[in-house]
Amino acid sequence: MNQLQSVSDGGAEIARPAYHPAAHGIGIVHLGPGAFHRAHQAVYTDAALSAEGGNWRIAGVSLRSTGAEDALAPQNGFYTLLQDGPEQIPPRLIGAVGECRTLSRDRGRVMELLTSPATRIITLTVTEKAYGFDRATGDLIPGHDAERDRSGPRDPSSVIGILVEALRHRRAAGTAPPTLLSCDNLPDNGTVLRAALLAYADPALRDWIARTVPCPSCMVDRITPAPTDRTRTRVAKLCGYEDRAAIAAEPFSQWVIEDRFPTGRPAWEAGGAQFVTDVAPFEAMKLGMLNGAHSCLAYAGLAAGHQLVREAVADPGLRALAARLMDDAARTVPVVAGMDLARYRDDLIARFANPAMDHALAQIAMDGSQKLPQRILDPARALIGDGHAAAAHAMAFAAWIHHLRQNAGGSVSDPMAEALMQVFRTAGTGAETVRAVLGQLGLSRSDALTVSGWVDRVAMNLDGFASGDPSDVIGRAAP
Ligand code: CS2
Repeated sequence: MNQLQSVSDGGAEIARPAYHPAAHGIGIVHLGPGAFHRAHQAVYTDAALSAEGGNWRIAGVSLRSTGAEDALAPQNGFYTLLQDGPEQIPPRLIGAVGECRTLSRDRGRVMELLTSPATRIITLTVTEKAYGFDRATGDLIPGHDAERDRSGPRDPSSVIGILVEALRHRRAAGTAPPTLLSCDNLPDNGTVLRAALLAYADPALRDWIARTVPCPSCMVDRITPAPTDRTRTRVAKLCGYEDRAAIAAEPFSQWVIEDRFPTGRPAWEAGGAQFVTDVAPFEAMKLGMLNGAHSCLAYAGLAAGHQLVREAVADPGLRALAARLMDDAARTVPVVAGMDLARYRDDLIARFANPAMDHALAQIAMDGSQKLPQRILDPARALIGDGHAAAAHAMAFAAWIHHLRQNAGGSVSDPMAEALMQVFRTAGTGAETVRAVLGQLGLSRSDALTVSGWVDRVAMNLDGFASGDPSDVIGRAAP
């Protein structure tokens, strides 16, 4: 492997691919080859290639950001994964990525990859906001890139736009459609992807997509902080080479996939993936417990002056709040044989506390408007429906609104930032503000959450954050 530039002769033991990467063709196109993909799906694919081979290497495609291509292309797709936890795990060189492209630089090659008969699966980690689909209206969001692509004559630049374009070409060429696998943190991610494609496509294509394109759902999990210079320095020191695409993640990893791959698939189970008929309980568990607690720790933790997840979870008040939120969320998770939610919660607290992970709260705090509906509001609604107070969820939601207000000066990274700031400029009392924010998130005036006393609870916490000691306020929702 001389693709990574050697800087010294030294270095630790490195786990290398047990297959000859160049002997395997591209079979998967992945949209969004960022850190999470490199710590997750690519690692499972690497294990599958080692176990069973096949033409299943991955072509990574970014839409606009050139960072992944600039880091991976000079290394022929190879990169190093560090797994940071209590046990020493050797660095692992991943060979599953065959090439990496950027749509804005190389539309021709990207469309070739998406339409090639050799491409049998297209996977996606494009973040929640990239789908541009509104479940409430069942249509694309007005003004979103996807909606503009649909109505405009130009070459599409949105995720949904290029996928539909590729499907149109495949249909015209008589090429079988690939399986499309969303790996984003959305409930029913396959259903959302499919609904967005159908909303975009013209009637003739819509019918063909509805009949022929499989969109299984899956639940993905691995805590992967954004890589920093320190990640690269550590790899240089440990491995003796310079790796611009190196990443560090926790050792834990989970992938639960609905087994619907008529076009074939790699033996991802070789990397530990679970294939099931119904992913929904796993999604509810992970989104409500892990991601819900993450967002709660992010906003309440930043309010209390912390920077990292491990610092926030070491704070007793915040840890109690996160545990309460997870216990409450667990009540809303459908029961599945073999699932132990109390143990899952304890494991999550330990994962959040991993001393080797510098996971910035600010990273999790981004795009709250896209995350909180499934992480906080859906579980809160289910709890209220069952007569519970959903107090920890009310605290998390208040902490988010507080975070937005605190950063109203412009440092909020959220596609709805502008609309939300407008709410703060015009809404009156605390409860009115909360209702107006819920309205922005698409909740109707008759939604069980909007009409319940939960709104007053959120408003009371919000007042507390604005005028009191955050730690005291946080203490109110803990048991
Ligand atoms: C996090 C997730 O940034 C976030 O919003 O909650 O990226 C989380 O780390 C992953 O879902 C873990 O699997």
